[in-house]
Amino acid sequence: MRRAAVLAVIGAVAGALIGAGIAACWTEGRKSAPEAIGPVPTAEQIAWQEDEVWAFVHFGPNTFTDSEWGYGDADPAVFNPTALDCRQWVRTFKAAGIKGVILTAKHHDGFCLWPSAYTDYSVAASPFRDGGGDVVGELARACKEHGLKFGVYLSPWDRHQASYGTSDYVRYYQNQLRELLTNYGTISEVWLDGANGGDGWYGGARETRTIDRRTYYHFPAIHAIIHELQPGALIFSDGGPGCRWVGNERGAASETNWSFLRDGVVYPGYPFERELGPGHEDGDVWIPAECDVSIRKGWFYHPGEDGAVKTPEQLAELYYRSVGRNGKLLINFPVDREGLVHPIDSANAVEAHRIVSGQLGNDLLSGARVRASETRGLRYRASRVSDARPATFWAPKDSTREASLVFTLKKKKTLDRVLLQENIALGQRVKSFTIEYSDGSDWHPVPTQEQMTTIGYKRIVRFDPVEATALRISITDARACPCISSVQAFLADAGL
Ligand code: FUL
Repeated sequence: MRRAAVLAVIGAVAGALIGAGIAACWTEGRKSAPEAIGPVPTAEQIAWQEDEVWAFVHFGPNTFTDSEWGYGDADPAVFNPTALDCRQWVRTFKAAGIKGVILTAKHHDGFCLWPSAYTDYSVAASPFRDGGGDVVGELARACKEHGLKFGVYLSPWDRHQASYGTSDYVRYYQNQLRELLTNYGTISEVWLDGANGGDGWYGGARETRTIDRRTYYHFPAIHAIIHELQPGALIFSDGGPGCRWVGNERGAASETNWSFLRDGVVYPGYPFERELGPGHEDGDVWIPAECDVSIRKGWFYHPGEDGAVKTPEQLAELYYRSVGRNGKLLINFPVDREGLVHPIDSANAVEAHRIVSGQLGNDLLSGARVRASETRGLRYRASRVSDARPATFWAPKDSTREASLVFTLKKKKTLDRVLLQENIALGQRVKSFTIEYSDGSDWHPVPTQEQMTTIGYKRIVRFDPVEATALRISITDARACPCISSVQAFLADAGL
């Protein structure tokens, strides 16, 4: 009995001490949490970036007339997909690791893929499902069934409508937006294209119309409608406000890529495209870069491009140039005349996903010992970068702008890429960094031409293979103390 009582007391004391220790660590962590440095992303912007890859679908009369920019006078009778199956699109996207899809509900030609109450220039006037079809509705349903997010592209420029250029057209546009945002469930992204080419059919006028890109569409009112009807939707345009165009249609972000813009500077059709790649380092609003690119040359389907689909290797390269540079990849699938993702496009996208997953599948730093030049407490210790939990991170003291992490490998390993992530909920901080490896006796920079400037959500640096016993990541400048949530290293070939 006495022995049991003594053990119980020891147990209670030990429990209290452990409890107090945990509480002390917790308090220490709480006290020393780094403050966010603005601008910071919304929860929706973080989720948008974590999705990494979305699909774009360009589909409409252009698909059947072999054109890219329909003039607005194509007969609705040309729109006649014979085997349309949005579930096939969605299954393909899922197999390719894609998390959402944006459909051209209306492209510049003005033809609507849903039976809009505001025009007869739509699927309702076509032979598709005897005029009873609704491509927007079919895709929205397929996405819901398969757990994919859904977004709409509604071209502000409309080469069909006679009213284009007047305030009647702006009301028409807003009404259509309301239809799309009310009748099709959750919309996660609205794509506001910046193209305004000028000439068009315009109800038979066949003329060139120019509008003031800054003021004509009343974008603040359009944004307000989107926020009202779909508060979780991100608004894409050249200048956001949800996410920005990356400034090219090659699917490539800049190596230096700040997720900020100066408020109110960039509008749809903004002429200084080169600013959009790096963003504005001194920006005051969080507007991350979206990298759009087509799997083929054109955005719409052209039978002549069946032999020129980007290869799996080219598509994998796009992942590194977009997601690997703090961007989001939006890859376009020109759905074909049957109404299906073409088998070549589908096979190449799925294979590209397999390649990237293999190359980034085996973190060679897992199990390595990691030491930081400095930390701000237990909660922010160096090993946080290896715990596979995005919410935890390593951070030094508030005043620190230069700090390093050294990973000591259990045995010599060949590496050719390093993946870094910041905890972006607290803002994007790192301005420059270096990656060095030790061959067992000396430190050397990894052999690469890549700039090591910003990190952001994700940065993947590729280099010629090196044999390393240790790896050193040094943050050499930052806007505030760095908060690094992940460091991983890989050998690409090992995963294939
Ligand atoms: C551009 C448009 O003019 C193209 O047709 C395509 O939709 C592309 C994604 O955006 O501005």
